[in-house]
Amino acid sequence: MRTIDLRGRELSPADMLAAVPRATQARAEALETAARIVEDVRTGGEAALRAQADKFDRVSGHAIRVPVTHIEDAVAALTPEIRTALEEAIRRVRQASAAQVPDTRVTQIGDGALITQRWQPVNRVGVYIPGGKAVYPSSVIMNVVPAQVAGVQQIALASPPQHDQDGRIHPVILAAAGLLGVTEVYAMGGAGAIGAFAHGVADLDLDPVDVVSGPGNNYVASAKRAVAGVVGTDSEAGATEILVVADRTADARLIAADLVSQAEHDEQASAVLVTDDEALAERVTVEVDRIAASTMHAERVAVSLAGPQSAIVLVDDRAMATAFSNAYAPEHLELHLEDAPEASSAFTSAGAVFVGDQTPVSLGDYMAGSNHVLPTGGQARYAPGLGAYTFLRPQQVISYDHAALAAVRDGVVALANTEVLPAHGEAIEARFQADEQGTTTL
Ligand code: HSO
Ligand code: ZN
Repeated sequence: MRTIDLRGRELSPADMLAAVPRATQARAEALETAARIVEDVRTGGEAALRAQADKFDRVSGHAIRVPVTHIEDAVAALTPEIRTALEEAIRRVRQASAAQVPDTRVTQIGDGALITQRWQPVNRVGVYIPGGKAVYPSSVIMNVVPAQVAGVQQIALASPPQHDQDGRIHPVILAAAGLLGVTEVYAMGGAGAIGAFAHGVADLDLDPVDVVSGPGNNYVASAKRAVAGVVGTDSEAGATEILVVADRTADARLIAADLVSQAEHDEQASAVLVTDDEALAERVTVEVDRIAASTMHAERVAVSLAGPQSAIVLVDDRAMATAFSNAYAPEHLELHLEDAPEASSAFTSAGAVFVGDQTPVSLGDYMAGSNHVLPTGGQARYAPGLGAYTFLRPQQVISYDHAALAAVRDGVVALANTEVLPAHGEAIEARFQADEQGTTTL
């Protein structure tokens, strides 16, 4: 990993970002291809999905709608160890996701004038789970549980048919769906699956969904853009990022292990350490080299850590470390600081904040109870991670009685007239004609 010394420099947030640029993805070609694949599914239905499975997954003649018995078989085939771990992860994510459902709130604006703020779940969700290089049953949990907690009635799941498994989807993905009670599962992958969820597939009795969520490659992300305006989507998850802010009390070995853990995902993953302690920076460099050399995915890790997106950044002090982190807005932020719990509130832009050296990102990836689908690429400046709220729509319910309407009658009519929309004012006045004519009904 390279070391960048920013000490003694006055830097704007943009300067800080330029020091450690993120890897970029080629979007234009993927957008065009994904849009065409989505359109093929919209017009061609099942036949188009089969042609795509043949071409991209080298699978034909498979059951696209997965029989429920296959789901049950997958659950039965789980080892007790994996089953227990999945169940515990589900329990924890369910518990923490419940806090993401806001209470209904009624505001009394005046006598007889009420505004109720309530949160409505969408009716139907399509969850996409990739099945290529990365197979993540944990992502099934991270998508399905918040939708269930939000109160979504129908949850369908799709994952690519596997060439080496007779066109079935990955068994542990299927088992995770089974443990969650998801019974509507489709063996379909990539941009075509997103198109199928967005537009529905009549031949398969697959109804269009309201929201599509779930991770995926560049084509899946592009397909989500292609269906914007037709369905809601969760935010685009890019390559994983970890930023560690550490002081002289930190343990270099633990920091190095955590940097390598996220670099293991992807050549494009970003691993960044920000510290004001030069001796720690040196120790982390040594530890990273040691761990990276012997890890299973050493090649991928080496590319990620050698890339311009990964670095050890030396800063003057805590204030500069905080400014750097907030400008960078990492997907995952780890605080290895003597006063980590108190310091955490200053770190305002991060997908999720992991406090103290006993709270590694990989805990959050599986078991903490928090969600691992988080904003990448600096989107944490404005976007949240996946949560129950991804599947909820805030809705205002307005209720005025006659006296409350009378209190604002003149104001509404005045505003309607300035906007030269007299029928708006007349709709208000219609409520008072009966009063003025001395009758009790309108
Ligand atoms: N760290 C990844 C999520 C993940 N890790 C899944 C392991 N499995 C993105 O937050
Ligand atoms: Zn991970």
